[in-house]
Amino acid sequence: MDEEKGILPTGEYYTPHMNRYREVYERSLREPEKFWSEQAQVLDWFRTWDRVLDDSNPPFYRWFVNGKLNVSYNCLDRHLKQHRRNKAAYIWVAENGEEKIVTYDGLYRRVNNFARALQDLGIRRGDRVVIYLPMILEAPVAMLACARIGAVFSFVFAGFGAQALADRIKDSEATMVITADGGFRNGKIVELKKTVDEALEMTSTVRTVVVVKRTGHEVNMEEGRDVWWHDVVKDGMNYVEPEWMDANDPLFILYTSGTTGKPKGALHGNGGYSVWVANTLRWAFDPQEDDRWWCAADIGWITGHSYIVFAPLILGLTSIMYEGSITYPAPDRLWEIVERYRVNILYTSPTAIRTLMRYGEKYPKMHDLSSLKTLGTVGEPINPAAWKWYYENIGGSRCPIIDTYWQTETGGFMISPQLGLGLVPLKPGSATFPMPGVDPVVVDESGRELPPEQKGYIIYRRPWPGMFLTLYRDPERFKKVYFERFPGNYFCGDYCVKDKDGYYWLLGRADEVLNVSGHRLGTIEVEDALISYKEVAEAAVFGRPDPVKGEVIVAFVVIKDEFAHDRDVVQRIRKRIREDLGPIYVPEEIHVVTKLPKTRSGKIMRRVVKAVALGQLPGDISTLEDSASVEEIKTAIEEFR
Ligand code: 6R9
Repeated sequence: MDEEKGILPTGEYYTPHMNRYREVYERSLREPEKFWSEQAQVLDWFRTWDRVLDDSNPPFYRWFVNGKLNVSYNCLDRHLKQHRRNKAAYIWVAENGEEKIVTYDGLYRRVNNFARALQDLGIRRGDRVVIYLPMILEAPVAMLACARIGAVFSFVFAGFGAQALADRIKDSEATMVITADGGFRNGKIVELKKTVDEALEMTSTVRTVVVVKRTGHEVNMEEGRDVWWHDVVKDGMNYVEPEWMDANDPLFILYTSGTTGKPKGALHGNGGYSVWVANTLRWAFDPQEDDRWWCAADIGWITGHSYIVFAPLILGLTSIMYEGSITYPAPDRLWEIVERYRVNILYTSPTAIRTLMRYGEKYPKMHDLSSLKTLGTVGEPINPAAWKWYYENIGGSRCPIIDTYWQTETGGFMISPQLGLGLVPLKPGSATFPMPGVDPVVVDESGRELPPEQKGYIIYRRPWPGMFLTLYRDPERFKKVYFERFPGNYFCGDYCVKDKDGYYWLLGRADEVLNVSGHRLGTIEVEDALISYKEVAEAAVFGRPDPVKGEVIVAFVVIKDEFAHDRDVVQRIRKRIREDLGPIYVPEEIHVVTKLPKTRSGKIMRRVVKAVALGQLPGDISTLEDSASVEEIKTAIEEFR
């Protein structure tokens, strides 16, 4: 490895120089209309657009204006005519090793049959459908069936609890929930139907619940509301005409954490989004027709939406889809699957790599990983040590690592090495360079561009096709959160440094959003849940850096006097959070204190709590009301350690 120049994997497969990338990138900015007209050919359109970009009403940019298409048609129908009818779309593997292979034709049939069922149950174009499913084939089937009839789906990660699910159902005013009796994780059943029942007690819009039989354990089925998937889906082949969707009609809502209040519903459209995800996958990973692509994320997050479902299917690829934990039954789970299915491209998170790294090289060494030719990461910055371990032990020092930086809102990759456009020398920990059409700049507080090597905020100077359309039913918040801080630019909330060679280094969130195991969570959601409990008077939540998970959640709570002597209170709080928000939200540490640092106007100073708890300087505390609270935090932490 040449540390100075970065790492250049060798072998004829790669074009190890930057010229081609530079040329394409520069052209994308020089003649965007022409460039994106060409890239949009990755899809089949029912009607061509009148204009590539309408930017007359910023920040509501509209791509491929008046273009008509159907995403499920692009993922399925057209492949049947292109010699992919018998090709595997998914090789699905369950935690217990059970396997199912579904071809493009098989997926087409399943999607049509389920689209017919949706119609029979009264779902129409524009209706919202919440999908709360584990990693089973019915998940992509449900998403594509909604896309086929023009229903807007909102997938809720199956690890979320009842309150989180209810909030999303309420905000989207969904009339249907698609779920399963349960899912499997670490050999145990995850109760999904039960959680849906609890969530529906808090909401009023849902008329129908479709339930997939996955675990087969006993669940409550409510007469007149709940139906089994296998009862409503008719056998045979029930063709459903794909709706002609406008490029800017909504495809899905995906809720994501912000800094204030309830999660934000990022709304993605049919046209620009699809053009973006398909092209970014091609550019970054250069998948070949016979490759086996494995995006080891969960479909419930944007990574799964874009790179397990839409992009690979639009490109007609074969994906591995895995239901279960990466360490169950043993820490060689991923490597065993790579060997068994001779996976060519593996895309996972730094947290997964760090977790598996802890078990040592012994586990990857048990397997033949020679089928791999490219590796990828997503979700959080990757530290050089994890990068090297992945590169050497998994990639055999032969596979480039494609570190893809992006967000729910961006739809697809924004900054990433691009194998398809000529791989640049890699630097462990840097996502390298922007995708075509992406125009980033690193700025200071006042929006001035910073010189190289200085840390600032990364913002984007122009729209790109995969950009979300708006926040669902909240265009004001959309403008305020993303476009007010640096007027005319998209502000994504991350810190960044651009080095002297022009490489971008993403340095994590510049706001109070948490990144736990590559999952984006809001401190505010945890605080809101805590103070909704009768025992809790006040709460401050923040992230503590963690060598494996990136960050873990730490909470400081003030317990009401009447519960002060209740010894089980913290245990109860933990349990409630697990049920309401989901296991990933459960704080690693909950500290009980008698007061929290506040400003004189009564605002809890989370920043101060965090700094003191992490043993850092608390910064400006001149507005602090009572300094004894700071001492109490110090003591609580010392006792804990
Ligand atoms: C795709 C996804 C987005 C936030 C983002 C940033 C962090 C994602 C990263 C990365 C450094 C990478 N992030 N990928 N940071 N390097 N390669 O994760 O979407 O859940 O919306 O999270 O994740 O902080 O702002 P999302």
